[in-house]
Amino acid sequence: MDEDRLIRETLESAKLPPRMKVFLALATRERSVAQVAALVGHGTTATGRLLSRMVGADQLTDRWEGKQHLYSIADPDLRRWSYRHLRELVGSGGCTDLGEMGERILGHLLDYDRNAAQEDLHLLLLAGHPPEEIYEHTITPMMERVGTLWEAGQVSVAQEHFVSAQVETALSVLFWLLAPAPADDAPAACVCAVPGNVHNIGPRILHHYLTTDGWKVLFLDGMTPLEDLVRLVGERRTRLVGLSVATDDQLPITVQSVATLRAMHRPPEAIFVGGPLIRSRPDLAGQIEADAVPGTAREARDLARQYQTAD
Ligand code: B12
Repeated sequence: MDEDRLIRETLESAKLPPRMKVFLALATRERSVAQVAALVGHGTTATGRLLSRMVGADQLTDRWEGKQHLYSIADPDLRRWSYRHLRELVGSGGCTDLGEMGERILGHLLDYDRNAAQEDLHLLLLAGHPPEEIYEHTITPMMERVGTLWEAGQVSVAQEHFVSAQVETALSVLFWLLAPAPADDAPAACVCAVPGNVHNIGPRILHHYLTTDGWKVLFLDGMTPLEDLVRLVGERRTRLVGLSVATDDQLPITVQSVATLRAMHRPPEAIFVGGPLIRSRPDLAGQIEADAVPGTAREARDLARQYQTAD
């Protein structure tokens, strides 16, 4: 089953007005008239007219790429809504094995084929798998596999960087499409790779989990100097700080970061430390004076609940 077939079959069996079908057909990507027509099951001429009217009504935007006239949903909120609605309609119809799909996605990425990878990822999401399952059973094993292949000299540095960059992009799009907006009075958390750590995939996953669990999360990358992180934590009255550490040589800066946060005038309620180093060398955790050193983002999310409300 491919993405287009799944969408076409879903729209075929859904009793929806044509305009609504167009929104759902454009939920995952921009498309040409012919592509939309094929998905919604109407003729190209009628679909073309409808698309032009929707552009006129500011519901869609259009652009030319060579000879192709491409359409997309104008309003980001409407695009999010369409994506969520499409997922609900597909239900479990497109059920797919998460691990196998990870291998397939990795294969595409190692061939530098972003489109094919993107299609497969949408397929998983449209099949109704929650992001959590995809992160744990598709993305994490896939990244571990890249690491193993790289260590064995079977993938190049360029391939590893390409895979990582695409996965990071996918995670930020998934966050944008699926994470709820935090409540105004949501408790603040900050998730950050320790200074010098470029491994951002795990922290992005934690960012998504905590946001879905009701936190207002400030996500920073590992290029943030420690003093700026500390200033932000103070200004935003951050209750929880999650620091991610990947390599042995990042251990001293991790210890220093925790100590500096603890020495603040109003320190955060809790400091968690996690990441690849903690997963592979849990014995090092004792050197870091964190409140918790969870091995997974899911564990961190569950432990964080006790700090969500003021005593
Ligand atoms: C992808 C990758 C990279 C990418 C990162 C790109 C990016 N945008 O993120 C690139 C290619 C840039 C890279 C660079 C390097 N890497 Co690298 N990398 C990896 C790899 C293959 C996968 C990491 C990953 O994304 N995993 C998937 C995520 C989901 O898992 P995770 O990060 O562990 O996160 C989970 C949990 O740990 C937890 N978590 C994560 N963060 C946090 C934070 C908190 C607070 C909590 C509670 C939980 C939590 O939640 C996640 C989900 O449950 C690992 C191999 C591996 N097995 O981990 C090596 C690995 C981490 N890298 C390693 C090394 C050595 C390096 C380099 C030094 C290589 C080099 N010689 O240049 C550089 C270091 C750069 C730097 N300054 O940090 C080593 C570290 C070994 C060590 N103990 O020192 C590893 C383990 C590979 C290996 N076996 O040697 N790397």
